[in-house]
Amino acid sequence: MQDIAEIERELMASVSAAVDLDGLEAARVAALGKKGRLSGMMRGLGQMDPDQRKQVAPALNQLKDTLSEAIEARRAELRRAELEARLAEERVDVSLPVRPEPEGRIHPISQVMDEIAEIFADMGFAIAEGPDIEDDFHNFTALNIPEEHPARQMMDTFYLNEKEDGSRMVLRTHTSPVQIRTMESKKPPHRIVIPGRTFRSDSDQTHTPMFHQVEGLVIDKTTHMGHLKGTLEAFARAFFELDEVRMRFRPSHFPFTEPSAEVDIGCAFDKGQIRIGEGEDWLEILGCGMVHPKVLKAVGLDPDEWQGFAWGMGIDRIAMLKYGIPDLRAFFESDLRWLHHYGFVPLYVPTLGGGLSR
Ligand code: 2NL
Repeated sequence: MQDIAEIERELMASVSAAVDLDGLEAARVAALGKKGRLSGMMRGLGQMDPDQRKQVAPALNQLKDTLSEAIEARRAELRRAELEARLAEERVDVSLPVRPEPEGRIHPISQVMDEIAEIFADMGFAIAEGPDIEDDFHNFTALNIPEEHPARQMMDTFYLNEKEDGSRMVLRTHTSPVQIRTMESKKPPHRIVIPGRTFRSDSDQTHTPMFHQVEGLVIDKTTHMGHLKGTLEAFARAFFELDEVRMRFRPSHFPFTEPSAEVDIGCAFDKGQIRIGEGEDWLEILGCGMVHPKVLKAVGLDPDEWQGFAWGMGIDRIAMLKYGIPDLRAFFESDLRWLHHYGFVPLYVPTLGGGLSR
């Protein structure tokens, strides 16, 4: 039998000679594997006489331990070397140009809706949503819009086909039915804003049959017109990103509010351009008022206990105003070049802290 010390030298040499992990594994299998050199010698112990075996067995076990340790040590060394090589190879070149901007864009209307939601959420409002298809009660009756009111005539409202009971569903003409549903299903106080799609059978330079609205509602015990003014003024400053915005409340009429007002903001009309926050001109941006007692009664609230204000505003127009978009109809043409020009990069989300628009 070959000298154990010599075998040890040979096997140890094959371990140190391995230049990568695969080579080391091959050396390990050749020495310690089932059909390896050492295993063969271990099997040979069976044929030895007891005295010889007593001598050789501990030496083989010792060799096995020595080899295993050497293999482990070499493996750690090779791993470290491999990692270092990878780190060197994958080093980031910080002087390379940054990743290109994403191609997609957020539509200006989505952007403005997000901005509005952010502003009112910051004031403590919840965002509410509801169905586009409504019944007559939630779209009209509960809002104190009687049967003979012109807003109900075919010319304004899109009706669905008659049902068996003769009733007809409508495409909501405003987002107010969401407020009605909220007041029906939840206990006051309420503080909600409702952005969404609305529909009226109207189409020209300044009207599209589908358009976007945001309405708001506050119901509490002592809510008054002063709160309404303060809320809308704070909104206008935040939305137009100005320290001061001139505002004017003009008496008006809506069936669902009493008293009612229309709100203008100060602006300058200058060579076909509108500039907010300067000049002596006025631009109407929304309608509002104190919720009509009949509306409160229609949702089961006692007008002697609860009161509050509501407002409604067209989103499409204030989006055009804020971002200088000249043509309303381009909004809904899905022209990618238009969207790339007027749209917003998805990663820049509007926040009051980080800025609404960038
Ligand atoms: C406008 C005017 C307005 C409301 C909407 C409202 C909703 C409920 C009760 C009372 Cl549930 N009012 N909404 C109030 C005043 C005006 O919209 O010119 N919108 C574009």
